[in-house]
Amino acid sequence: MSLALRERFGSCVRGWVPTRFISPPVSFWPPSLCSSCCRTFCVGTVDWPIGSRKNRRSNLSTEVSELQKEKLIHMFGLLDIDGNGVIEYDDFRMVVDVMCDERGWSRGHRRRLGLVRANKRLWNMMAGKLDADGDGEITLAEWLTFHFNAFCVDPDIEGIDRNLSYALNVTAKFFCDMLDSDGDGQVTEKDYVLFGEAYQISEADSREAFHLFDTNNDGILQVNEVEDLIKEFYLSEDEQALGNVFFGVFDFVD
Ligand SMILES: [Ca+2]
Ligand SMILES: [Ca+2]
Ligand SMILES: [Ca+2]
Ligand SMILES: [Ca+2]
Repeated sequence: MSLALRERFGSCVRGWVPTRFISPPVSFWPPSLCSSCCRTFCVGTVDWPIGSRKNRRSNLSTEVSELQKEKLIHMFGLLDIDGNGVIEYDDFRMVVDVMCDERGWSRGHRRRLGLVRANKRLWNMMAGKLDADGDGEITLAEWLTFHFNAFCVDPDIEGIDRNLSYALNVTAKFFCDMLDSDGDGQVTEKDYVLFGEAYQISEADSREAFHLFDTNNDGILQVNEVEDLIKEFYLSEDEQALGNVFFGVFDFVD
């Protein structure tokens, strides 16, 4: 990438860059990836985990599906709430603040303090597992490398990668703590819409998704149903899986 192009597209503002500007070329790069993600690759520090790899303990070749790649990139953009191209502690803190303020919870409110603790737990997990160079920020490369390595463990032989399993449990617990406003183990449509707003997901999309998730139509999701949807988002290779749209609708590559 030329310096002029880097100056133009590498400043990590929210915006879109054509695939041809990305260097080095990445075979599956979605055409809609934002320039903040582009920067990660333009600085030339990426050990890019492309395509299939041999399973670490068997000769089976496992591959990360296009759908999983798209979901991981979508999730990275969603979690990087301030759009500076990296996930950091403050990204989660800002969402916690927005949701607590919306609910009218003061700084000392019991539920708010609980969410702050859950946020710290989540960040400690992420710093330990995903922030490979320990600089306090998770780049897209670190994010993808962690997940790609985890997905290359064959679950039929070894079960879900232990690091991923731990990360998923902590992440799902954090999101459930944020969603279940009164801690009664149930998530309402209002909870889910507020959660969506904090992550810039439209109210219409959130309501539509909630009605899909609420299969028995009682206006409530149990926390264990929510955890299953979150795990399905991360793990499922089925394009029809409901969990795929738990964090908003995005374009799949056919
Ligand atoms: Ca960020
Ligand atoms: Ca890092
Ligand atoms: Ca509740
Ligand atoms: Ca229900």
